[in-house]
Amino acid sequence: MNQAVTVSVDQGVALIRIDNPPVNALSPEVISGLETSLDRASRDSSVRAIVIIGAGRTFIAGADIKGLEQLAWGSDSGAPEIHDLLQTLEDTTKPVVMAMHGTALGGGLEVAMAGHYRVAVPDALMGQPEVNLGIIPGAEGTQRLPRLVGLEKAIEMCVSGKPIKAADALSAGLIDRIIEGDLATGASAFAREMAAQAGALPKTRERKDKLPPASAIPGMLEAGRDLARKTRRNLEAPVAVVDALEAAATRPFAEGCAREREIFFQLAQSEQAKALIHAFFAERGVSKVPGVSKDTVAAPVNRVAIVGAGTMGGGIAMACANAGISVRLTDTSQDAVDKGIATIRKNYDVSVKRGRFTPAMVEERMKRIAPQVGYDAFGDVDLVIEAVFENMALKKQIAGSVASLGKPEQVFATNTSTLDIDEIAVASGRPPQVLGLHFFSPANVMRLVEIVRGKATSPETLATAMAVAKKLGKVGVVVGNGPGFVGNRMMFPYMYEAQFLVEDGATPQQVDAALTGFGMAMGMFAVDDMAGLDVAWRVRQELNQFSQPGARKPLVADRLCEMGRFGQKTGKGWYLYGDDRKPQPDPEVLALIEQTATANNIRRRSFTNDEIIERTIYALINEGARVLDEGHALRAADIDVIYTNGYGFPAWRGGPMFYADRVGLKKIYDRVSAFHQELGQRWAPAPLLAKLAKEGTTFKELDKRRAGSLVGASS
Ligand code: 3H9
Repeated sequence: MNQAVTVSVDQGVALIRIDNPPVNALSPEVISGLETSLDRASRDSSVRAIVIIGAGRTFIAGADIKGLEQLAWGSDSGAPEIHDLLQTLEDTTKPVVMAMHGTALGGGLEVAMAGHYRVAVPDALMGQPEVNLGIIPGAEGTQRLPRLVGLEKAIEMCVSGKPIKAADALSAGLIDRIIEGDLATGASAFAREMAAQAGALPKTRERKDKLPPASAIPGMLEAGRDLARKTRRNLEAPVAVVDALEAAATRPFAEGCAREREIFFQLAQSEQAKALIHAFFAERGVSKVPGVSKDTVAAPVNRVAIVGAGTMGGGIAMACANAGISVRLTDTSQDAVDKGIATIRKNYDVSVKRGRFTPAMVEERMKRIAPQVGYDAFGDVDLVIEAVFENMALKKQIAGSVASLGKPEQVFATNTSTLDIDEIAVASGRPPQVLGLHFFSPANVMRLVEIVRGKATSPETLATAMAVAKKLGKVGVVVGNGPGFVGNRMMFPYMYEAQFLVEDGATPQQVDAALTGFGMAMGMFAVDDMAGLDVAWRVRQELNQFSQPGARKPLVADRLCEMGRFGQKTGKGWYLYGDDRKPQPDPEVLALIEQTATANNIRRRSFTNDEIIERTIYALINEGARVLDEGHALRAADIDVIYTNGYGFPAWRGGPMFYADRVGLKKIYDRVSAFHQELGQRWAPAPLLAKLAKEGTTFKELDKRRAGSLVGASS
């Protein structure tokens, strides 16, 4: 017993309560507190049964990931050791009931499975998400889970890392009862019931009844490894976890545990574990923003108006409706609004076909979206999101028109991807309530939102936007106001370098294959075709991107646009598209590239995949260093969150800035400098990159050093 774990006894039941905010992670204090409490309850003759429960919002959310981070970087003291606790739990001679609410994840579920019985409230979630951190369960989870739910279900849970709900857990055999009403009361009553039963207490480690017959095992394992390779591309842990599960099905418990430990420790210090743990904390770190503290009041957002019923507006409307927010969707004509609603309906129908929503869920969501022409009833809404096409004059006019309609605290957000927020804020006449909410397409699917802070944006407006992003289930990253903000600004040099490579002798498919081989979700040319070549074309003109004397201008992209090849939507862009929307190389494009190169005296040569990665990814990193230096991103880790959540950068590489750290900033700087010599001014090394390389440090260290200046930020 200690501060993190307390015991109270009532009517023969010892209630052991874990209280280690925020999520009852298994810290050394929790582990030792559980051991002492169990010992006390075992020795207390008035105790007939034991219930273990979590205080606050959750049961145990897992091992302390801070400890795992230390382990990943080489410190043995970070390795959580709970084998003795699990054995004590299972060998306790009084029934031990695990009472779960919130989440029982990772080490939390592993503790739960060592109890004799498990009960949960209806909305509790249970799972083994370790693979998402690049590791496998390391506290006998791979050995107990298949003994409770069977090998197939255990494979599905451990490979996907997705938690299951209480109803599913009950039918799978993971829990014994769902408790409606007060959990402590219900679990205690259940514990008394179990204490009154005769017979031996069930020990998970001794069970064999759910394990499959030997003949069925190879097929299940093969299907599991297949699932891991197909659905968790490039990840090591989901394949490795099947090896540990194989041991559960084929070896005695103790040997299986030893195999699990062996794999756990192999992965715990892998590059992927380092990167994925970095990604975990980076995502949680974005909520720490200077000027916004725990005391900053975010206005509740229950009603939103969206101006513009096109692709972006419709996607945002769906994201809001999915989160239970009512939406007024407006456009300039009935026809435009009708088209928007029809598209939303079509997209929801696809979700029904894929089994994501039931028809009833879709109707509920459609009812939340009220179509209209004009700004009627805009006074009622908490937030207006303008989502018309990228035209400054139009955006300013809308900001001005709606400004006077709402209550004083109503927030006006523009969904621009490149334009100046401050100019729009001034046009509104109420700059403190204005900011940018840069959603990514499709807005109902993509997790990233850049929250663009203008010069005059108030802390309350910012806090409101951050809360809205969370409510929509998105990661909102606060960024500064500058052309392209963070994500798109970095993407331009990356995209244009890919295009120069093609003009210099590579093919779009070779560049894309190198990028997907590196782990990017899609190649740059496939992305450009999906987004529409006209988008960047317009930005090139609007931002006058190649105005510096001597700047190399991409040539082929403009030609493709002049030919009306705007990408997927016109059936051709860099690639050709059939009904299946799969990109096919187009000889016409390859010929155009060659002709353009010849006409412009570009000497073509072949490129290795490594050169392609250096030219593209290092361009991204170099620009990232500038963005950071100029303060448009608060932390290097924020850039990583933006790129892993919005641009398909592999999370298992941590994000571009973390990847740069791992390659070594000196090496990156040297290559960038060499490209500068060879390819000209666009490759001038970012001063921050040069500085850090010279100091022999990393972006991660820089973030740590700067963390002090974010004091006062919320968590
Ligand atoms: C494991 O268990 C290995 C085992 O096999 C044992 C091996 C021997 N540790 O996400 P939130 C912090 S691996 C430390 O914003 P939510 C988080 O950093 C682990 N800290 O809240 C944040 O801190 P701050 C398996 C943790 O309500 C705060 O809690 N478990 C941990 O949106 C709030 O977090 C997992 O992978 C942790 N385990 O979501 C579960 N968890 O406020 C990971 C959270 O300072 N956690 N924090 O920024 C989650 O998925 C979500 O946090 C959870 C809550 C769903 C629990």
